[in-house]
Amino acid sequence: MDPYKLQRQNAAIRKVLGELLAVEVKDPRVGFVTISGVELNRDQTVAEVFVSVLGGEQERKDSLAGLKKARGFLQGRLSDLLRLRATPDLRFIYDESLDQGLGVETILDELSARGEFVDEAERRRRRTLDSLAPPPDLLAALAAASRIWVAPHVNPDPDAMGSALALAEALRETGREAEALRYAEAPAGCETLPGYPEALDPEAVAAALAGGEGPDLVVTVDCHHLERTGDYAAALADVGAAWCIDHHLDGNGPAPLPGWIEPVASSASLLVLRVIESLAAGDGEGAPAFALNASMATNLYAGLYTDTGGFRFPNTLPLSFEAAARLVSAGADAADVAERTLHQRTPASLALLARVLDTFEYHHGGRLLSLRVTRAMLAATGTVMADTEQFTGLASAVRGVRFVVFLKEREDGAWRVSLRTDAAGDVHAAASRRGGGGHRQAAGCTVAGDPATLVAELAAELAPQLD
Ligand SMILES: [Mn+2]
Repeated sequence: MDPYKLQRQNAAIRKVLGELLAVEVKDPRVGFVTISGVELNRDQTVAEVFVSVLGGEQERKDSLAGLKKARGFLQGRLSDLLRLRATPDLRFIYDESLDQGLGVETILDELSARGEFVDEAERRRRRTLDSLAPPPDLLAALAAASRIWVAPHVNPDPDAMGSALALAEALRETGREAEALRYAEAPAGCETLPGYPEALDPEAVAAALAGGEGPDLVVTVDCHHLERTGDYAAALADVGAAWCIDHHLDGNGPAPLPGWIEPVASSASLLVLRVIESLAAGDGEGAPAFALNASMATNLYAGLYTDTGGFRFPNTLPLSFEAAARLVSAGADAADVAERTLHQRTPASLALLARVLDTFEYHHGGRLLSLRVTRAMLAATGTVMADTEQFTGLASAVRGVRFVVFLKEREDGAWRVSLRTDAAGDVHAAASRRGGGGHRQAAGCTVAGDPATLVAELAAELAPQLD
């Protein structure tokens, strides 16, 4: 089995076992158990399950006894749920490394006592761009491939599309055949990105695959599942290895592709910048392999600028400005990107905005604002869903508003819910509970049902955060 499949299988087993322990195993002794890792052997007959236990020596003994008792049940459920060919023999191993983790806690307590404790927000502020280092195995996968396709998520935004275009161009500079993929529609802000017209469209992708000219490596950017590549997903799953570069957290999805997921990055393009800088440095001996040029820099800056809402969102950190400085130095035209992305309006999108403004509803004394767009509004104004991208930002800028709930009607009648909050809020949990994902400040999910009821439920759920 190839190592990436094995890695995904390990992650899947870990996730399912965690859920089984939390939901199905009634033995209270296993309530203290956390699964820190799973390692399947090559023929998948044995799975070593590394566990840590909250509590002392007694809890540890009890928990391991509870796990031993539940072993047969867990093995059966696991092979049912994951449709495994063979049922792996589960071996529970106590993970000592987490005890050393407790040592870290003690050190943090001491630092805290001395007034040197650094909280999460401060740690984020202190992160430098150079502290974001691409994983060596991702760089190795790029180095080993000769034909690479870089795939943004379906309905790409400038971060996804710009990242794909820049990475493909940089990979070509290293002598590889590399192409960015685009979709049938050109979403706002993407069609004027440098190199966009040359990206492979669905017809070119189909022709390449039919002619045996597919890639030996796919890299997804701004997403970490092939499922997010829409109509390409099935074909891309067949071509070979797939890796990801992403900055989204997603607790509910299937195990992510191997690669680099770094939520401190305000855009995927910032991570792609670091990958390009590694590629450009060459082997570290002699002259650099190539230089970050103006078209790569413009594509990456478009992602950086739009994903921070024009350096407005709480994800705007010092490292975002470090990246901005490097990209503008390399030739990105900051003013032009701003004009062509966030601040551009079409008459049709303004007509749509007029209708959506009519749906604004204030809850909790104006601290939560809900809005909605229906398929009928899009049809009446000749717009597409991508034309609503700026509306969340508009709503969150209303004085007093801390939470935005934006419902977008999908073609199948379900609602895509975009949630947004300020630096103190958390909407990730509400989205995650509904099978979605995202970040603490911006998250989304898809739900069916009456829109007014959905808004009322979300408003009630977020209310405790308003006190
Ligand atoms: Mn992004």
